[in-house]
Amino acid sequence: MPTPPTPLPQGRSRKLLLTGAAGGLGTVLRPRLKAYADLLRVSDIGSMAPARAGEEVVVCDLADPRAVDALVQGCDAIVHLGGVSVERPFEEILPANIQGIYNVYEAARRHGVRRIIFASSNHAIGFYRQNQVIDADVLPRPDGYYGLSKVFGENLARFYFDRYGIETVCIRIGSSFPEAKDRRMLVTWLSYDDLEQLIVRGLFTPHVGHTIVYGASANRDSWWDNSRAAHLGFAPQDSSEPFRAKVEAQPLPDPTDPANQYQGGGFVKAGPFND
Ligand code: NAI
Ligand code: 15L
Repeated sequence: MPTPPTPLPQGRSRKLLLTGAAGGLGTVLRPRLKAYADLLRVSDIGSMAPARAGEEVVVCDLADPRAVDALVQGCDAIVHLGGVSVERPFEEILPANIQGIYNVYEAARRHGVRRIIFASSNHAIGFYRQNQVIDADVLPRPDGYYGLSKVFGENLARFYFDRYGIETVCIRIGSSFPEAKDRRMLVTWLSYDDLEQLIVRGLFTPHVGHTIVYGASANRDSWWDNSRAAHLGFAPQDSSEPFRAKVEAQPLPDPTDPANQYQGGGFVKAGPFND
């Protein structure tokens, strides 16, 4: 496992739950998060690699409250990545992302989980313009049903903190992939190492309450001001600069295309689906 280059808060979770473990980020994070847990329970609705030492593998539909209750039982922290991860019709978003996160927090409340890391998204604020710099206190401006579900998740997490004291770090992830593939991603790119750092800081920094943090690497240009999450000590180590030359060799973007005007990129013009 690569060692994160910055000092990280000390800590181990006795039993850590990772949802969305079969997905792109779940597959990357599964071996990395094992280093921070005595036992890592990994879960998804889809098929996953078999359990390795110190792991439990549980197939579970997040929309099923009884299954989620059993999934969460015995865990002391949760990294919640599971759900629909792109813009889709509301009927698909509702069970996986909205009912799903409600089930996770209700189970967390019942079983005494004290800390959750929620994979929110830049699409919670996707209708801010690309020439604006925003912090975590701005009003959400979701760019679709997917973004709306992330706003719901962030607000649900705030309610469960105010009412029950369950602490959450909501990471508004930019674009976490191996490479920045277009001009927008030169700004929004988050390396896997920097994502790991954010999650580990989210898990082990004392007293995070309800924190919203933007997940981007130390890219040359930024739309996001993380001063409201300074207590996490997030210090991204990577940058999208190595991808700049290849990206800028692509044709110039059309400045009248909404995908090039708003932070959410192409998501702002996805759908409608039901006409
Ligand atoms: P992904 O689509 O590869 O993985 C999501 C996983 O959730 C899949 O394995 C899927 O089977 C699972 N899932 C979907 N519905 C489910 C259900 N009803 N019950 C149980 N599991 C279900 O997405 P990726 O890229 O790994 O993203 C992980 C999380 O991070 C997602 O919540 C996504 O919204 C969020 N995120 C990711 C970004 C990125 O750049 N990769 C950017 C912003 C947010
Ligand atoms: C997201 O929220 C998606 O999960 C991911 O697939 C990317 O589209 C990313 O945002 C992005 O905005 O680049």
